Amino acid sequence: FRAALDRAQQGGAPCVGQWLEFPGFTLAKTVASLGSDWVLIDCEHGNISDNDMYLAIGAITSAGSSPIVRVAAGELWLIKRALDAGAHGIMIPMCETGEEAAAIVAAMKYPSKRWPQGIRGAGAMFAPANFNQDGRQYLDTANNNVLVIVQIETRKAVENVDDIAATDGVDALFIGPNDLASSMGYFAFDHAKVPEVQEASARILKAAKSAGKFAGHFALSSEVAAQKSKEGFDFMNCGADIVALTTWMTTEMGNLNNL
Ligand code: 3PY
Repeated sequence: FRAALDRAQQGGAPCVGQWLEFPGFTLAKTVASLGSDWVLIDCEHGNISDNDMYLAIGAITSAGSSPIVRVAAGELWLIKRALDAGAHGIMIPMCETGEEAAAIVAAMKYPSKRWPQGIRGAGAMFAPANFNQDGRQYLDTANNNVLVIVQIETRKAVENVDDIAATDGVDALFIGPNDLASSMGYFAFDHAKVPEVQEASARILKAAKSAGKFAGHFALSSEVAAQKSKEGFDFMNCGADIVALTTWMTTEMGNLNNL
């Protein structure tokens, strides 16, 4: 995932992902086999238990893609579970201040010379195998390569975005446009039409770039993903399982109803 992000940042092909709201090894493996750089397992809003997350991480890795887990909140124990399951990156929703970002980074890192503030507990039983590494190699990978992705999706977060972007250890800022619009008092799904949201989005992108961090954006179609890539974002999803399923079924039922 990190290599794909570097490629995108250097002007190569965008780093494209998919998004899972449903549980299931077979589903995760099928989606991950479609060729995306990463697949997000949504433990914030999806129907995905702790055990489902473990299975999905294994399925995605075995298909040659990178599993990213969105935890339900920036809580130490949730971050620890997803890391110990072998995630290649963690996305944390609703990060609003530099202090919160620093606490997230501390939760993500094992204590070390480079990361004295780290508070992650040793003893990841399954994560090393998910990187084809032994426990010692994994300690290094975990601290240097597992991505810390914080979501910027509230008005308060936008006000503090420079502090968040500057936080040592934060690798990427990811915009959740629906929550961003909602926190500004607009209907979430209208985000693309609201100038205030678009201005905030440009500000977040600029903050990420100025701090030398990656910038990502939520998207539910290749059209939106391509637009975000053109604007300068490094990574974006281009769909989600629930949306693909419901859109396709609704269209097919509509076709018959219109006969
Ligand atoms: C948002 O659009 O608010 C997201 O977080 C994507 O699910």
